Order: sequence, then structure tokens, then C-alpha cells
Amino acid sequence: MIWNEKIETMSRDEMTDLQNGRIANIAKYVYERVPFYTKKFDEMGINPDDIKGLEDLHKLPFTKKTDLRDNYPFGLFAVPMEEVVRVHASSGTTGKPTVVGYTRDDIDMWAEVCARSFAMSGANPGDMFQNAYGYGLFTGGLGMHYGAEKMGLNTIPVSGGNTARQMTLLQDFQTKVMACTPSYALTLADALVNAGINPEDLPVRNFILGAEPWTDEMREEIEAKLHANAVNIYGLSEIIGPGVSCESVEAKDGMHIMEDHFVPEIINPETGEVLADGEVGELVFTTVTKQAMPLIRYRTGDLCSLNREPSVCGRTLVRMSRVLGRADDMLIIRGVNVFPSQIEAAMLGIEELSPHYRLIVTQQDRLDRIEVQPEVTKAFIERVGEEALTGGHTAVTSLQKKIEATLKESLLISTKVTLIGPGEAPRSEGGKINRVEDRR
Ligand code: DLL
Repeated sequence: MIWNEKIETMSRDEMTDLQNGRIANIAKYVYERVPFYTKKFDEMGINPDDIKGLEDLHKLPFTKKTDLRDNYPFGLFAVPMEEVVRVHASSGTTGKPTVVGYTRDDIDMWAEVCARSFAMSGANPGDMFQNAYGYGLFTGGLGMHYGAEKMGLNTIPVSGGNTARQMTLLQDFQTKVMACTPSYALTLADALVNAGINPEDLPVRNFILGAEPWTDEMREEIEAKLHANAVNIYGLSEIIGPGVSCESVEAKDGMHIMEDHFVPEIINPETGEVLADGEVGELVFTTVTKQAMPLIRYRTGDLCSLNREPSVCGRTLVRMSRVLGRADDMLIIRGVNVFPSQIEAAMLGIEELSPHYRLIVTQQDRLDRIEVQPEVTKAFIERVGEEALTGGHTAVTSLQKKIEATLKESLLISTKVTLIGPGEAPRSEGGKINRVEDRR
């Protein structure tokens, strides 16, 4: 089903008209209400009345994550605190968290874009829905929760982690739709098999996965293991949370951006120049309807491309590709740009490996070096024996060589590969996973 036919199948001309009006409004709104933008516009000599729409968007300043930190916690809010009904925050690894705020209308809009996402993922009103995104300051849990209730799903607010409980609910409540991170979907698949439960016997058929990068190869693995559809959902706290974009289950080919609320651009991350559809660059959003904390040309750090071709699902909303990496987790290994997702995609075809791995990044003589530690399958260990991994067994050495050759072919650089045993690589315990150990 399509949740909002009028918007989601709008012609390009109608969408452009809608966006033009909203861009003009938001430029005035932030200029009048947010001192940070008043100052920025004045410094750049921008008169908000001159901003008439999409064509003028490139004249506006970028907003960066550091601007949120500099105005911590509520300095970018455009409404008095009495109008703010919710705050969320995303935990950074260093420093203060990034704080975002919502008015009641913002919460309604968020529920709307999440309801559209559920429909895209194949959910229908009345379906049993198990929400395994974390509830709390993280936007995943509550964001999806409100969208699910808006659609009329039977919402189970189980939150993240506690795999034993997730499995009980999947069986006893007969869950049909489930949301979690893709890495947790894999944790769950393995746990089900270990508990002697065949996922095929469970009614769960739609997984709505996001909050971290993953690959098409990983989708195949998840779908095969769980006997279900897995669609990609994208979002970030600064823009709203989950529901910025989502794939349709019919196409599974790029995530439709809710562009009536979040106007996307792709830029060259070095020069800031706007790139054409199809070109890979940094994704930038202008929120055109948000009240509490609207952001102008917010630089997400996520690298992807845009596609305006109509989709087989009937939606006309522009699609973004998978996130290919983050501008800031790109590793430069002897002059070559490498993203962890490329390594993952290259290794997923190798039968002796599980989909789990760890990457260790070090620096020697000011050069990044990367050690790839893929985990072998149980079947492989049963064949070669427990000690083989450390003992220089020929099967191990030849597998190592095979992986090194595969990585060299896809990354164009040599990497060191060390095999690790089943269960040694990090697993998702419910939330986002971190596979890169940066020792620089
Ligand atoms: O992760 C919101 C979310 C919750 C999205 C649940 C989807 C599902 P943050 O914690 O602020 O918000 O992290 C945002 O996560 O800039 C991306 O780098 C990454 N990310 C989110 N979704 C995807 C995805 C939530 N589908 C940051 N693919 C973003 C790749 C994703 N990366």
C-alpha cells in the first residue's frame, strides 16, 4: 500500500512547486527566529526575501554537526521551550551529544513519515509489529513507535537487545513486522537457529532495518536466514530520526526520500559544489517544515547518490542509494579511499566466512594501515580443527590468500588478513554495531 498517495506519487512539477514555497518560508523563518542563522545570512549578505525556492538553495549556508555542538544544548531551537514537547540526543563517541527538539506538529510529521516508511516496507494496518530499536534518547525506538501507532500496527515496544525475550515474542505474539539494526537481525537469526527454532516457521515476513550502513550482500544473507523481506530505512536525529527515507519492498532499489519535508542535495564534500543526479557525494538536507529545530543545508556526512527515475512501486519521490560510507569513516590507505562497506561487500561472497568481521586501523609513518579480521564459519573449523587458525594449516593459509586476493581486486590495495574463530568478531547486542577498531 502507499500511505500518502497524493504526496508519494506527485508529479515532479507539483513537488517542485511545493518545495519552492516551503524553502522560501523556511529561509524567512530561521532568519527571524534563530540568531545563528540571522548572523550567518547577514555575514553572507543574504536577504531571506530573495530566496524563492529550489534554484536559490545553493546560496544558503551549510550547517554542520559542529554548529549543533557549538550551540549545545538548545541554541538552535526556533521556538520557545514551552512549545517543545520532546528532545532526543545522539551520543557521540567524544564530547557532548547532539541535541534535537520537536514541537507537537513535528512529532505528527515524524509519525507521518514513519507510517509512510512502514507502508513502503510492506506492513499493513493490523499487523503485529515488534519494535526492537532502542527506546530512549536514541530516535529509533520512539520514532518508529509513533509511526507504527499512526498506521494502526499492533505495536510491541520491546526496545533493543534481550534476544531471548525477542525470540519469545516472535513466537508467542506471532510478530509479522520487525524493526532493528541489520547487524542485530543477523544476531537474531543466529540465536534462533541455535535455539532450534526454524525462522521459516515464524510468521515474521518484513524486516525494516537501518541506523547503520549495510550492503546488498548482507541483505541477501539476512533474507535467506530469516525467510523474510529486509528493506532499508534511513534517517538521522538532526533531520528528524528514522523515516527520512525508506525503500519499497516491491523495488528494494534505493530509499524514497520524504522530500516534501526534507529537501536533499548531493555535494562534493571537499568543494561544497552541488553534484548532478547519479553522482556520489555528501548528502545534504534542508528541513522545510520542521518547527522546533529546522536546519538549512545540513551536511549529513553520509555519501550516496540520488535517482529521480520513477520506481516500479509507483512512487515518484526521489530515491537515494544505499549509504556507501561516511565522509568521516573513509580510510585513506596508501592514497586509496577505502570504506568498511566495500570490504564487507567483497568478503560476503566467500563461503568459508561468516558475515562478521573486525577491522583494525593503525598508523605507521603517517600512513593508515588496515588489518582485516574476518570470522570463519563453524563448518570450516570442524573441517580443519580448532588449532588450525594459529598453526599455519594449509587450508587456513590458502583461505587467507584467497581473501587477500579478493580484497586486492576490489579495493586495489593490499591488506593484511588474519582469520578469527566463530564468535570472535563483534556482534550487535541490540543497537548499532562498531566493527572498526581505530588504533591511530
Ligand atoms: O540512526 C536514526 C535511525 C533509527 C535510522 C532507526 C533508521 C532506523 P542517528 O543515531 O542520529 O539516527 O544516526 C544517524 O546513522 O547519519 C548514518 O550515518 C547512519 N544511518 C542511519 N540509517 C542508515 C542506513 C539514526 N539505512 C546516522 N544506512 C546517519 C546507512 C545509516 N547508514
